[in-house]
Amino acid sequence: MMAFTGRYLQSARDVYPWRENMNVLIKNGTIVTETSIFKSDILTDGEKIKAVGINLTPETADTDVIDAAGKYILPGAIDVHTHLAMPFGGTVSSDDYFAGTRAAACGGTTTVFDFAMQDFGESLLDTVLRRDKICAPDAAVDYAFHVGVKDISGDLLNTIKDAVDFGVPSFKVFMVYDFGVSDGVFYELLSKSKAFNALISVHAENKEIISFLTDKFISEGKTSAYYHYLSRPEFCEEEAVTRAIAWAKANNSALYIVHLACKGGAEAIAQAKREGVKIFAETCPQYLEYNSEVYKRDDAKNFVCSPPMKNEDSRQAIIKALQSGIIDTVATDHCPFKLSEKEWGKDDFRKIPNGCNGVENMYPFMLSLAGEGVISYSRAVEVCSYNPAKIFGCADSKGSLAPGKDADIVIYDPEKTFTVTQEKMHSDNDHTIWEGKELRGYLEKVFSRGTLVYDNGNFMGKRGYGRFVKRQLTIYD
Ligand code: DUC
Ligand code: ZN
Ligand code: ZN
Repeated sequence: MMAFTGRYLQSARDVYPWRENMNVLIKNGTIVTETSIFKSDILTDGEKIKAVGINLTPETADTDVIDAAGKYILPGAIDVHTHLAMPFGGTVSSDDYFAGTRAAACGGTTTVFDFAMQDFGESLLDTVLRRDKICAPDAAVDYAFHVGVKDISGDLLNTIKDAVDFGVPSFKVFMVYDFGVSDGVFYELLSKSKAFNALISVHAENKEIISFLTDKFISEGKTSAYYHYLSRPEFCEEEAVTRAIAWAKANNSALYIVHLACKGGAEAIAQAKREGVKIFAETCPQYLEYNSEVYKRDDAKNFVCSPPMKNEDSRQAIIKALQSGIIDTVATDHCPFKLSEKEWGKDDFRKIPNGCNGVENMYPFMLSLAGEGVISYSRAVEVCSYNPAKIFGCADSKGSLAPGKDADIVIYDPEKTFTVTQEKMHSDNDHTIWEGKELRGYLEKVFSRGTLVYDNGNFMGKRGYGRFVKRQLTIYD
């Protein structure tokens, strides 16, 4: 073993109590980028990556040196779709800003995007500022917002500019729910988005058909969680995705489709991409792992989310779309609810709060898929970190391991095995849809801007450490 001038780091306990923005030299690891895998050392200097190369040596006496032989070194994941402390379904999602970002850190996700939901009549910048006031004191890793848009009447449309200037250039509309927007509002947003250098994303399902099917099933006494799926079947999502793409095309605008779950939607996106439309597609780990059969299980209520898991044909199509590049990003739609709240719908699926956990499981799950050969490790990095940073305008600091970028670094052991259990998780929720899932490989350490936030099962971060990530889009450049 080489002699190092720096102190050899055995475990985070060596450096406790809290030390921020350490100088770290990770030796002998294998770096995974979105395009390649190579043996290299990596050196951090405070918050930033200083150097990537072979035979690096510590430059200061307080540099912590980690031997990462046999380990992968990855950029921290970026989860661009979470709902933290979100009022929804008669309650509030059970992970607040601290719990959600603590779970994120422990899953190798070092940047979390949350939805700031506009109130009617509120300027879009005020929406962001209101949310930031609540979140900033609690976030344990870096965070960004999308604005969930409800109202662009009068002058409100032009407040998009203020939000973009503040560093929030992404806006989401829902085609469903009581707070969803009309087709006209969605269309108008698409028509103006490029001029504002903004990106519109959409939750695409057909509201009217869902409403019709839901009423029909309830009137027939069909109230179990399986009817949640049957009331939002494949064609409901496919039709809405197709409609949304048509409007993006008509406006020559970009469009980001969140949580894609159905085969027809994937085909429509593939076709649009072939035609040169600037469509981005996201899926979530639950649509890659589960199909609609989960709604026949005893714990079916725990899997109720929207869109629901679809049939096996769709699941296979989503896996293929991930492999072939039709899907650009993987994110979680993390929106957990307590078991007692899920229980509200035991006799009526309409009363089950929609949403599942996932922020701690996404990166380990995607890397495990890589270990199984379903995708490459580089593809896992691409969809979980590189592409999210690129699409949503924070690639200057996030999404890759290069000198000058934030030292958001994951040390990953591909030989470890890990079984997900609720006890091992770091969220405030009381169950996980990933219970019992066996993963190939697992994280060892996670650094957020050079600060150790996770070490072998332990959260090492701190409430309030996370910082707002100011973004600017480059997708139109
Ligand atoms: N779907 C969910 O399941 N939960 C939160 C919001 C959403 O669109
Ligand atoms: Zn949604
Ligand atoms: Zn969502």
